[in-house]
Amino acid sequence: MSEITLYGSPLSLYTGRARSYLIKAGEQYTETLPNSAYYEEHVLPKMGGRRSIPAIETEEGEVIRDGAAIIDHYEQRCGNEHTPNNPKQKIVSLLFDVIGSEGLLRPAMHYRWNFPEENSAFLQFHFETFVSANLNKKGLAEKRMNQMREAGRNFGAVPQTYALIETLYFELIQKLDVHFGNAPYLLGNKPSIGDFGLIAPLYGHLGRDPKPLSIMQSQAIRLYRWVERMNRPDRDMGEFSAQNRSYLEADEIPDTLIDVLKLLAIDFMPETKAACAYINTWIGQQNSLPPNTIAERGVGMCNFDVHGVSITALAQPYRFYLLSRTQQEFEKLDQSDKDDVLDLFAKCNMREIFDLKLDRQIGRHDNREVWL
Ligand SMILES: N[C@@H](CCC(=O)N[C@@H](CS)C(=O)NCC(=O)O)C(=O)O
Repeated sequence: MSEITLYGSPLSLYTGRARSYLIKAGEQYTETLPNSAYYEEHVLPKMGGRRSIPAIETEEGEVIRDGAAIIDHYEQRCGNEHTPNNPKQKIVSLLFDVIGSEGLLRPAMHYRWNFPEENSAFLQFHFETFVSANLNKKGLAEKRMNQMREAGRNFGAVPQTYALIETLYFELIQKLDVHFGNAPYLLGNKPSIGDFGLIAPLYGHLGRDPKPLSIMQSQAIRLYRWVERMNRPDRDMGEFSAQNRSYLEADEIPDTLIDVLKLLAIDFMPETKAACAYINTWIGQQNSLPPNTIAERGVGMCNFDVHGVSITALAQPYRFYLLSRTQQEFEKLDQSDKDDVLDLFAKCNMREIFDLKLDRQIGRHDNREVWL
């Protein structure tokens, strides 16, 4: 085998993260839907019992399931090329990976599932493509779409929260638009791990489904350009005068990005606090959670308030698996760098993010996230 095979879909949030990474890292890959006999016989059995996308079969025939693990695999090989060396940029990059992967599911699911007039035909087409030709495409696609509609409600996108989700999303895309007017990527002229996390919701759902695509193209032109840029192998940054390929100098975190983080904190912090408390209580109640027990996607529903609106959402251990990677990098810094990072995060109303830890660590075993 000479090339990577990426099992995914244009529609998939998490495939968007792995694909963008492979493109920007210059890896040769072929993308295909997970609907072939080869996939069922040779790939799925090596995915630890979870049929999720993205998954890859590497050049050497190894199967890797999970976007973070796919990126880790190639990052390690290229000497962590997409991880900034400077402390603030490194931590900000990792935090954007968490927020992009786990913290924007409400707007992503809302703008996909709650605008049937604009999105229905598009979604129906794509969900049918997952189903093998010999099966009932329409019926099975409908079943899967209903499960995803339900997942959107479980992430907290319900009629009582629609107005809040939309207000926060419009503010977010405006702030990102300002940022991407000044810099082609989050941290300057080169994509980082944080850009790959953030592209997950902003491509597969919010930068591609008809309703949110029209919003982004009309309301946030520069953000839309970043979405395009993240999916192209060349630099694609002709509108910027500097064409070097490096992060901002002197560990700078521009004010435009601090404004984005402050806005994200409004929703991300209360949800992370509530989910952390909920999962820790859940861990305390488990009579038996032997090492390598699979950490399921959700362990129950937690409640929190955002701008006075009550939200109920799935408490997801995976958020803390990613967050622990940020916290571990923070712990490795010397005290003066830690102080600089803490000052920055205090400005973003995210100072407590380094204290929100689960009582039990999550790792990976047999291609699954497990309780260690
Ligand atoms: N943590 C995984 C999540 C993957 C995921 O949830 N993918 C969705 C599609 S975007 C899926 O395959 N869902 C079905 C499932 O999880 O079984 C990753 O980052 O790759």
